Amino acid sequence: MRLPAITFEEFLESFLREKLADGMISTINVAGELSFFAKEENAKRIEKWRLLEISVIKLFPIQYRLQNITKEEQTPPTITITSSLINLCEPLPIDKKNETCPDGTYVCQIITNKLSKEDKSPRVITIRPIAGDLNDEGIFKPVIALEPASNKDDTSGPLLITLNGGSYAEQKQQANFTFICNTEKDNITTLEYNNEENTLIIRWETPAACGQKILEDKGMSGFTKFIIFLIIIALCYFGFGAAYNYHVYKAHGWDLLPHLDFWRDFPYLISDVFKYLINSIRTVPLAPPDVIFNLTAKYKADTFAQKVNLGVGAYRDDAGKPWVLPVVKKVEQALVNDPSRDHEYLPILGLPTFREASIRLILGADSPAIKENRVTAAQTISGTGANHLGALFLSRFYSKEVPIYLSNPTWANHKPIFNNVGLETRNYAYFNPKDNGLDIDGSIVLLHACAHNPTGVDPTQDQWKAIADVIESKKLFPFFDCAYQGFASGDLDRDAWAVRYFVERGFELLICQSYAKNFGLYGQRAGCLTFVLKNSDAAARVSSQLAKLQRSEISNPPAHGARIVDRVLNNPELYAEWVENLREMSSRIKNMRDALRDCLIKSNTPGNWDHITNQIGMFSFTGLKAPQVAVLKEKFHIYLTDNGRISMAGLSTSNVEYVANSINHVVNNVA
Ligand code: PLA
Repeated sequence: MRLPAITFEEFLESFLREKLADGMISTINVAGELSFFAKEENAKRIEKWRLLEISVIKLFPIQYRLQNITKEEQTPPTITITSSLINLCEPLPIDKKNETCPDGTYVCQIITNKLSKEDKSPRVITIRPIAGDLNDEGIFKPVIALEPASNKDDTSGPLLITLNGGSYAEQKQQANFTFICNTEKDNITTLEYNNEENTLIIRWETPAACGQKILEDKGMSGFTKFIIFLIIIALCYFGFGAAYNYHVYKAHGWDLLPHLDFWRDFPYLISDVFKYLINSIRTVPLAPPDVIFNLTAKYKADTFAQKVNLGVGAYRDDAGKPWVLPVVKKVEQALVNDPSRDHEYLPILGLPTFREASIRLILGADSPAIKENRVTAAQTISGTGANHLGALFLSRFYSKEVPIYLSNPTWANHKPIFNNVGLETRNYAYFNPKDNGLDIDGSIVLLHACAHNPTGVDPTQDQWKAIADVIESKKLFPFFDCAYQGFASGDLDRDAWAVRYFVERGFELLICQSYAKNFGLYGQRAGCLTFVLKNSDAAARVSSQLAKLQRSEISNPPAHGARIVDRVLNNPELYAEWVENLREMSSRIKNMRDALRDCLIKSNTPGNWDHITNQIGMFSFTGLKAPQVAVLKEKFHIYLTDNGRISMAGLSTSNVEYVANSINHVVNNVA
């Protein structure tokens, strides 16, 4: 008989139930924090128990990880390779082509040998299904224990987990895990198979096992608490009363003691305190204006005839005018004339067909993740809303403690978005991920899917592969921001390559999509937040939580822009027309890159300007310094961000020469 496989969460749960019976209680929260509490008998008061915290172990980071540790030994005349595969959360993948452990194994050892280093076809000699739901009784029965803490205040004793498995050579197999607190690193330090006891011994040092002391009840009696309360009240009375008498009556010495007048004035005193508090709330400090939107405001207020706005990344046609995509115009017309259209609320997670089409657009229609039903999405307030909802979700269900790493430089709004939900932001060196030498294990990392803002420099496919390796080895959570699909290369699929590559490698990740740029729907706020997860069950759970968050944040998303995108993405003819419109925009931008570079070279502007044409997407990171930018703004009425980023869409055949000459001027004259 085979019982169904039980997951890591399930075995934790069964453990918790067992311990409850033993007089221990534990809790596990959504972040995978397992807390142990023991009831301690108080000899004097028989019925009175108090909770004593033993340990809090953050198991979340050690779940869902497939560990594969391979050891090669010279055993003349052959070489023996021992491969130990461990996944605490779910059965190991079955490789049908090769000999592997049976289905339902969680910890498996495969021993092979080969004749020489060059031997490409090693022979399997032993397969040990060490732990899993496959022993004779069919029970994958974990036993969890906490090693008694050596001293009372130390709450970080190792966590011992024993897992039973199948049989090898008619002997029951077993894995003994010891999780030991190590705040510095996360790795398996010992991995030995004990032949006598048929046990695989694993010592795993991890920050996840570092106990945290939360509850320390000193056992103060109710009477003592009451006396302390009275003393505090008395101190407050005499303290406030004396302060009041001093301020109001300029009293000194014994006159400072509160007297009857104090009580007469007490209601006024309270009302004064309230007034003071309300006033201090009202005095909100003045915030600085937004760097990008303020440029547009200044540009609009400028009356100079040749003014140029290279600030916000919004497409303009060659006449410098905002461009409504012809396909968008057509669909809008159809929507207006559609008698069935109403202005009812959309569902909380948005228009279902829009979400499905968005998923297909970014992952590719034949993505295995879609087929396996492990993708879920929420319609959002454009790309910013997707970033926000993704950040909010991770701060609740991933961890509030881990930082998110942003490329240096990045879009000016990324940091505030993540800080707003309480996530700490840190930087990673964008151009040189290899020597950034940061200790970022377990963090979230934000990646620009294509057309990096502000640099316009994207990793090559080989560089993406190296980035994926780092992300895998450091166990980071990839957070893709995709605001420019179709703008980087002019090809929607090519611009989605990085995301699709990560999905293919099996990462769990999220993607923020914006239709502001590629549909020109800036003010319509059409966007989508997509999660790719490890299975359909996780997708359903994430979806339910997204709906809950969305409901309290915006209730439901706006309909008009999403309807336009929905119609275009779901209609082959309109889609083809959109691709054409997109191509028109991206090729005009490309032409402007060539034109700007040519003009700069023609006017002998010092420096190399190849990066203008090498960079892709909406922006160019010119390399101009803040003082040069200031002169461009003040003297030449050309608006761009202080970091030297220019929106290529702000250039046109009629202003490119003016912009190039102005750049030439500042490069030659401003340090
Ligand atoms: N992500 C990145 C990388 C972006 O550059 C932008 C827009 C967004 C998300 C959000 O766009 P959305 O909310 O409008 O969909 N960046 C602009 C505008 C174009 C801005 O700052 O809001 C920019 O000029 O950088």
